[in-house]
Amino acid sequence: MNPTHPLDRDKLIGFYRTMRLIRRFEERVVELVNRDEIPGVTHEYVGQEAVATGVCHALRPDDVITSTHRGHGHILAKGGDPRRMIAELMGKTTGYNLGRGGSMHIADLSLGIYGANGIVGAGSPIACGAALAAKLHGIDRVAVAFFGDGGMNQGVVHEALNLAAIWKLPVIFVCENNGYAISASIKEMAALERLADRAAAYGMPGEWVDGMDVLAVHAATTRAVERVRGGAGPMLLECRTYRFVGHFTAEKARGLKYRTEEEIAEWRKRDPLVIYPAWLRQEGICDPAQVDAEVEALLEEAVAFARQSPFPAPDEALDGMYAVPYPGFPARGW
Ligand SMILES: Cc1ncc(C[n+]2csc(CCOP(=O)(O)OP(=O)(O)O)c2C)c(N)n1
Repeated sequence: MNPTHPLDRDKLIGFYRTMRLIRRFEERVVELVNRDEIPGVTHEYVGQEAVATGVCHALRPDDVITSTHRGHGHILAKGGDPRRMIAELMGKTTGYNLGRGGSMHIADLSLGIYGANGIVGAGSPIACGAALAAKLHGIDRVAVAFFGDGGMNQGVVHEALNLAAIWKLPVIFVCENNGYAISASIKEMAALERLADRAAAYGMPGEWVDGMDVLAVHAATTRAVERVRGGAGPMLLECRTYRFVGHFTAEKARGLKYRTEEEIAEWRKRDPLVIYPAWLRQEGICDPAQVDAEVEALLEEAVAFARQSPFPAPDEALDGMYAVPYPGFPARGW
């Protein structure tokens, strides 16, 4: 163990375990999509693992996150169960949403996961609501809203930033700037080099951090959490990152061309799943291969669990549409 590092060994190994779990989860999901065991498309969180990991490991279990269409990484980093996630993606009854929601709607309120979200930017006002509830109840809980660089240009995110600032809500807005919204480069969508600079316009601090460096993201989030939990109001954290793969699993088939192989290769050199385990080994903190084996076993079990789980029966199709039965509508409650 590096005696000069401020974080303890378990924490440092935990970062790797989470990042490796996210990467391998996404790779397994793509295999399952290609085998038609998962219907539809998924948006992989490959390349961005250091962001979800660094942020969520700086939170308390009762802190809240709101996620996006690219949400698997956030959910796993906040403690989501890979078995129930894969089951959900496969449409099985043991899934987080009883198999009705799929990839973009996974939620687990008991873990503070207030939902992935298929609507770009829609998590930000939900995070404001969670933060307002905490504030009104006198609970020192923090809410984190994840969104992308595309989300940063959504009106609803600006409204949420403004509301959080004027009401001094305990929200950390985490913009994961991976450079693209589908095929639109952020260079063509924003005149600013650093999106964090927008924070000043709302009267809150903004910070830019290298989103490929889990230690840097964790340190920046730890500082942000301290400030926000202390009642100083919200802040905006921009994590500069990159997705190594397409916008979603169907991108290859559509033949979209909007970035060069050279650009991808340049970012691949900064892959947190290569650099961080190499550092762990070099510092004598752990043998990453042991963590890799644990993660493989966990995912093996998750896939087997999901495969063995049943599909919902056709006559249950309307179940769970409402929290309570709706008079006159042939659906049972949740
Ligand atoms: C309100 C809304 N507009 C458009 C879309 C279609 N859409 C899905 S993902 C996406 C791009 C989002 O880009 P970004 O926020 O940067 O996230 P990233 O995909 O890079 O993680 C768009 C436009 C949507 N789902 N919701």
